[in-house]
Amino acid sequence: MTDMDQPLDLDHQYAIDRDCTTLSRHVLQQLQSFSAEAQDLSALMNRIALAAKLIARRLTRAGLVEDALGFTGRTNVQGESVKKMDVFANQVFISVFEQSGLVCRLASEEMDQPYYIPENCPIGRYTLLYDPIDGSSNVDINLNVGAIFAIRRQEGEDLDHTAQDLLQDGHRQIAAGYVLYGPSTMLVYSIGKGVHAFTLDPSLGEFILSTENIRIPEHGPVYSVNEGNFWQWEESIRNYIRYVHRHDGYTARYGGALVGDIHRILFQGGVFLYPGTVKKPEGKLRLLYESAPLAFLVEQAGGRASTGMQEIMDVIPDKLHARTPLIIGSKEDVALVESFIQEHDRAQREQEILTPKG
Ligand code: AHM
Ligand code: MG
Repeated sequence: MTDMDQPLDLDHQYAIDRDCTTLSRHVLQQLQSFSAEAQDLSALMNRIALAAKLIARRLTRAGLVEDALGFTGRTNVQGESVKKMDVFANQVFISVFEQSGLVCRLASEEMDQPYYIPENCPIGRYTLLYDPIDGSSNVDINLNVGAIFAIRRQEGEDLDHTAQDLLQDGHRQIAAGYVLYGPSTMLVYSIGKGVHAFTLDPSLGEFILSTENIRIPEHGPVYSVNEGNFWQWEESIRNYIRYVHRHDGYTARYGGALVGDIHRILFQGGVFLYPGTVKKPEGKLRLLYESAPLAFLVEQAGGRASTGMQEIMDVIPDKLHARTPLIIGSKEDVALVESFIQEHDRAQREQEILTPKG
């Protein structure tokens, strides 16, 4: 009997099986098919993973290389100052999809209009929507940031490049996820069959499955919100915050990068909120690149996402860069925030009926 005939011990076998569950293989396993669409989705996820690796590599060495940190001096379509890392990461996503035959259009938080890759369009029937760097204020101080993405099927030819078909609800997403650049780089995704987390093994250069079928707890202790906005909010949100201050069992966590905060809540439960303010009722977060992809993901894990009055997945944007208030996380905690908002809304409407006009 040679060494080759000896069965491996269980520990070795486990390590090999684990290291073989790469992202592209996992997508095919999930779909239980080698159909053209399954191959496309697997290839799409693989390209997103490549973008994540390229961005992670730059972030890891950002303090050492020239022109990685700081602002470009420009503002984006949202009127926000653009960071050099935003530009780099945005371009990386474009580059990995060029000549891929997969994606005809990319729409990003950082670009006024979608970016078209004409050579892909005859066969690339998908659109990638993404926020290349989520939480960019964290970049210069070496704290965690992320990326958020969603994939939609292109509907129609879009010959005039108006991308009207993207102005539809979140149910049109066929996949969504995020990348978390933290102590390790993680990619969490869903193609509508549960939520799965992968960790980048730098020695292999591969994302390896680390947690399958994540289920968000029905309730968790964390509430995650920028309380610096307290006096800009409606009274309903202030009342919710007063409630959690006065009751045992709540704790605040806010990292300045949505992806990091959501990641904690996905595993441990709780709620993240970025409500509107009196002056800006639509809030800060973008529906197509942030709120809808994360809503898809969190719902797949058994949680919920709401504007306070409507499910995020049902919201139809009126423009590409539309914003919505976002309340997302464990079912019970989202419902608690909603109850304050809806109660306030009802009281206001009653007041309007009782107050005679004129
Ligand atoms: P960004 O994609 O431009 O970085 O904006 C999104 C980020 C979220 O990650 C984070 O939760 C929020 O903006 C932080 O904003 P604020 O500083 O107002 O709390
Ligand atoms: Mg951003």
